[in-house]
Amino acid sequence: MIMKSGKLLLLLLSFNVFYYAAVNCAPQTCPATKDAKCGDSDDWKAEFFPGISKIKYEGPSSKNPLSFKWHNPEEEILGKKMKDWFRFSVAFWHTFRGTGVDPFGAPTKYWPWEDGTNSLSMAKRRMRANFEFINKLGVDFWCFHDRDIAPDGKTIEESNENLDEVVALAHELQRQSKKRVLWGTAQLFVHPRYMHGAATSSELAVYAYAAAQVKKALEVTHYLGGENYVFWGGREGYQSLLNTDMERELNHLARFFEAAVAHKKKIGFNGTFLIEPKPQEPTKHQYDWDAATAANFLRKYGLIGEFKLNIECNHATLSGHSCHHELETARINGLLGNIDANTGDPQVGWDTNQFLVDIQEATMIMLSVIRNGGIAPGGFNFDVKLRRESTDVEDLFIAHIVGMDTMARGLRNAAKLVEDGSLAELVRKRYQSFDTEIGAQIEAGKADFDFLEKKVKEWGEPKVASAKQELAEMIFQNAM
Ligand code: XUL
Ligand code: CO
Repeated sequence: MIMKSGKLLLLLLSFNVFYYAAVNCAPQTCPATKDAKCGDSDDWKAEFFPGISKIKYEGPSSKNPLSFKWHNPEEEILGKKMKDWFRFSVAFWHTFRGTGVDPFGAPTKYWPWEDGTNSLSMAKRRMRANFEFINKLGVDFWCFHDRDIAPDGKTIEESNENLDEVVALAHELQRQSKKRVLWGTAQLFVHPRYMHGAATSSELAVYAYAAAQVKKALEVTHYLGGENYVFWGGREGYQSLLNTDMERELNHLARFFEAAVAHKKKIGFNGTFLIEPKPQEPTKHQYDWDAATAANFLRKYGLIGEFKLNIECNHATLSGHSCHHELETARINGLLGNIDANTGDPQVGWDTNQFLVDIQEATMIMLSVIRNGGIAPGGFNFDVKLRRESTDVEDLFIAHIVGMDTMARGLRNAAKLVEDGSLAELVRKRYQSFDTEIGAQIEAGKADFDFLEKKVKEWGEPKVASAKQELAEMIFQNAM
C-alpha cells in the first residue's frame, strides 16, 4: 500500500483541510479569548450520550451493537487481564474534533453538544462529553494535543491560560472517574507559523516557539499524570532538498529532543517519551520515516535510552511495511512503547485512519505485544476517525467497540498460537543448525572466516531445508 504519487496532492490537501477543520469545527462565531461573550456557557444539563449506558461484555452470540462480543476487560489471557494487555485510549482529536470534512466537502458531523464556536466554554463542555464517552465505553485512558482541548490564544500567554483552564477541569474529571492520560502531545503542525516545520524550521523564532509550546504541553501532561508523551513530527521534514539543509535540520531536531529530555528531568516527569514514525503527509518526506530510521536517529544522537516508539499501523503501511514489521523492528530494538491502533485502506493508500477490523492483522499485532511482555506504560490509542458518512452519535461507540473487539480477537488468537507452540517450534527448527557448538561460536562472534572456510571444505555443499511458509500460514489460519 505504498502511496501512489498521483495521490500526493490530494492527501496533502486532505490533511491540511482535516486539521484546520478539526480545530475550527463548524462555523466559527466566537473568538477564542477568555472574555468572549458568545458561547459563554459550558453547561450541558442532559447527558451527552442519552440512551447509551455502560457498554458491557455480552459474548460472541450477542446481536446488540452496543456490547462487546470479544473484549471482556477482566478476563485473564496468558496471566494478564485483557484490559491490561491493551490499556485502550480514546484520541480526543478524532473523536471530539473530527468533523468529517474532506477536500471536496463541508463537515458532516454536528454533534448535539457543539455550539459552533471554538470558545473556552465549548472546550470545557467538550471535555465533559469526553469523560462521559470514555466512562460509558469503559476505557481507562485518553490522549490529546494541547490545541485540541483548548483554543489557541492571540499570544502564548493567552494560549497557556486557555489550556490551564481546560486542564484544571480535566484534572477534576479524571479524579472523579479514575481515568488517566495515556499520552499528551503538542500540536506543532496546524498553525501557519509551523509551515516550514517546528524543531526543523528554518526560522529560529519558530524553533523557540515550538520549544515553549512543548514545555507547556509537557507540564500539563505531567500535571494530568500522563504516562507517556508523544513527538509526532508532522512537519519535521522537507518538500524539496534543493532549498533544504537536511543535516542542519536533523541536528536541530536532536538539540530539541535533548532540551525536551532536560525539561522532563527538571519537572520530574517520569513518563516515556515516544517518537511516532510516519514517512509522509503532510510533508513529502518526514525525518521519522519508519521505526528503523527513527532508531538510527536516536542512536546517532545518543538519545536511544530516552525515547521509545509509538507505532501507528496506518503509518507503517504508508512507509511500505506491515504494522507487524514495524512492531517487530521496534521490539527487537527495545523500543516498542505504544501503538496507535488504526489501519489504512488497501486501495486508497494514504492515512485514512480507519478502525482496524482485520482479525488476522490484529493477531499479528498481538503476537508482537505478547513477545514484548505487554506494552505498559504504553497502550493502544485509537488514533482513528469515523468515516465522513457515519454521522450518528452512536457510531462513535460502535466504531470503538468493533476496534476493541477486533484487538480482543487478535489477543485470543495470538494466545492460542503461543499456547499451542507449533508456530514457535517451526521457527525454532528453521534455525536449529545454529543450536550447535559451531553455531554458538558464530553467535558469540568467535568464528572467523579462516575457521569457516575450513569447515566448508570439510562439509562440502550444504543441505538446505524448506522454509515451510505455507505450513506456518496453515498453523496461523487454524488459530483464527
Ligand atoms: C498523524 C498522527 C497524529 C499523532 C499525534 O498522522 O498520527 O495524530 O498521533 O500528533
Ligand atoms: Co498517531
